[in-house]
Formats: sequence, structure tokens, C-alpha cells
Amino acid sequence: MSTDTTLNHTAPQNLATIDPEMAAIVQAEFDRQQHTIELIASENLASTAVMEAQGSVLTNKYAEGYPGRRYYGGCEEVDKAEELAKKRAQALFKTDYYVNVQAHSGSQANNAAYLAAGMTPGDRVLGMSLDHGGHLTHGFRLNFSGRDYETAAYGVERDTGAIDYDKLAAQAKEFKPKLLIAGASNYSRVIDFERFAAIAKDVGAVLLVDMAHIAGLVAAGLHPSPFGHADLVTTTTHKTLRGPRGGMVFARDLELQKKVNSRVFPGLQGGPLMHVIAAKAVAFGEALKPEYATYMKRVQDSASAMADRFIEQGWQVVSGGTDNHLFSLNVMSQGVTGKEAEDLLHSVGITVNKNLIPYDEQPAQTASGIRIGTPAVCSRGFGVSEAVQIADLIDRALKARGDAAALEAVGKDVRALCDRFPIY
Ligand code: DSN
Repeated sequence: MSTDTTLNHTAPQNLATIDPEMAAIVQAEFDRQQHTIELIASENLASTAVMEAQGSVLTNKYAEGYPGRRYYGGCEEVDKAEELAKKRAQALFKTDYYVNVQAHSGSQANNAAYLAAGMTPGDRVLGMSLDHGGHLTHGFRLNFSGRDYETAAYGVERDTGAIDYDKLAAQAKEFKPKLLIAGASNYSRVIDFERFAAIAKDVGAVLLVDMAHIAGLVAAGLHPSPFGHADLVTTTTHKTLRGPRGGMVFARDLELQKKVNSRVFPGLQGGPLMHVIAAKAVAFGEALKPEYATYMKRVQDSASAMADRFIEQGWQVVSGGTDNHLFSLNVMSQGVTGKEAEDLLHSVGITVNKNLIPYDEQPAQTASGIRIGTPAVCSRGFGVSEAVQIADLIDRALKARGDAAALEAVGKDVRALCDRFPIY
């Protein structure tokens, strides 16, 4: 009989028994999530089924390669898990694009997509500026995308907060990128993928759509789909899709897919995380159910209602509202920096991240805005009415700067709202 108490299958021991120190941290994080209003637009609450798959024995398995073509024996069950994840991913987005579900993250997925597009050092990429809502991997100077390639960035218009597609077309014509990227981390308007495809075609660029933020809306039919327009589509699986942390890459045709596969493995990664791939399959299965589309609609309606409420209260919302799950609040419009707002809201139990707004005059560490998203709060059951209450709580907190009693009262109301909606 084993004397190793960490691996005693006849009397399995839980985390609290084996490692009370870490168990306390996990419990404290659970409590933090339960008692705070989570408005970070890229976060969500994975289901217990997703977490069960992610915490399963599949974590024990090495499976370098792809289903049916592995470099290790004993892969028959994980092969099924990966095939199921792929089949469900295609069904979810109603697409016959090929898919690779092994990317460990969105950044890895994008890196693989660059390489599959044939990018070599010094080649040109045109993506959305980080300051205007883009992503690090779309050409930011400190990221691989900005270090290895020659980059140019498009942005949004000062007056509309939206992309001007005619301007973008002219910029693409002048810059002649080899890779054009559509997609953002902080853009609240519909993205016109058809127009992006026309621009890419016009200049002979490969079109990559990074739909990480809006994937859930696309799956639910609440945002136009990039499939049929993009050469490559990447996404994370943990944002609106509500799965485990990870990424995936879709390719329009078999030739491109072969490149994606070889760039993911062995190009960038070694062994795939089979437990995470299993959890991705579970999340896609959940998202294929009609309840998921209802959830995504609530996410969209709640974001829109919250943005409208802020405008009623006199705050400036970038682009004047939202079509998706997020928006940026220009807190500087009432003299509060993004950093001050983030800290103040944290003190009353509301979690947001400070964010640059387009044409921001503040440095990134201070910023003039906060980004607000509704996926996580809607997963715990909030809807439009609670979203409007949150806008009121944020308004009260930001206007009560320096008033300890008023802030304490907001904190109590935040807690009461959270107590009505257990996270699990
Ligand atoms: N860092 C993520 C976000 O917060 O949007 C994007 O990868």
C-alpha cells in the first residue's frame, strides 16, 4: 500500500487536507469573486462542469501531435476529447473552417496565425492601435508583433469613437500590409468584417480576425460573423465563451490549416493541455444550448442599459454607447483619472480596469477611462435591472470621493447585491 499520502486513491484527500495554505488562498479568491461585482470585460465565470473537466486526469497525459498522429502512446481517449472540441467549435460558429484547439492562449493563437500567414521578420502588419482599443498582439511595440514586424496602426475617429473604413482603406493602400488584423480588446461597435475583407483583398493582405472579445456574440448570432470573410480567425475561450483559459485558430482552407497546425505544434508549443482542451469541448457544448444565446443577449442588453444610464448621469461613454458586451467610460469627463476610479471602485467591491481612451492625454498608468463589461455579472444572474443599479453604484462611488461614510454605504449596497446572486 502506498505511504504517499498525496496519492492515496483508497482515501482521496482534498486540497484543504493536503495543502491548507493554498486551500486558504483558493477559498479567499472564491470569497472575493462572490463578494465583488466583476466588470472586467475579458473575465467570466466558467461552469463547474468546465472546471471539472479542467481538473480531471487528462492533465496527466502527454499528447504532442494531433489526433491519430501523436508522438506518445495511450492517446486514444484524449484524441476523442480533441475531436469533440473541434467538432463543437465548428458547430458553434456554424463554419466549415478548419480549427486548431491546442493554442494555450489568445497570444499563442495570434502568434501561430501570423506565422501561418507567412509573416517573416520585417513583414508589415496593420492592426488596431492599443490606445484605441486594439490588443498587444496586434502590433504593440513591446510585444512579439511589434518587435518582429514592421507595424502601422489604425484607430477610431475622435468624434464618433468608431473606425472610419474609408480612412482605413486609404491607410492600407499606402502601407501595403502583408497581414491586416480586425478585432479589438476594447471597441464597443460592430466590426464590419465584410469591409475588412474587401480592404485586405484590395491590397493583397491576409485577413486575420481576432474575435476573442466578441466570440460569444458571434456564436449567439448577435454580432456579424467573420467566417466567410477572414482567412484566419483566432479567439480565446475564456471570455464571452465562458470556457477554460485558452485559445484556438480557425483557417479558411486546408493548406492554411496545415500551416496553422505546424506553427502551433511543433512551431510554438510542445504538449497540448488535454485537460484544457476537454474543458473547451465542455464549454462549447454548453454554448451550443439555447440558454447560452439567451445569456449572451442579456450580456448585450445589460451593457447597453448600463452605458445609457451613465450617459443619463452625465458621464461620457466612448462612441456614445455599445453594440456588444463592453464600453469605456471616460471618467476624466468628470475629473477622475482611470487609476483613481479603479482604486475607488475596488474599495467598494467593484472590479474594473483603468483603460486608455482614444486620444487620451493621460499616460497608460493613469489613463482617462475605465473599461466595463457585463459577461461575468450576467453569468451570476444579473440582468438589465442590476446593470442599471451598478451604474448608479459606480456613479455614487465616483461622486463620493473623500466621503468615507458615503463610500461605506455604497460598499454595503454592493455586498447586498452580490449576496442575492451566488456565483456558484
Ligand atoms: N487582456 C485581455 C483583455 O483584458 O481584454 C485581452 O487579451
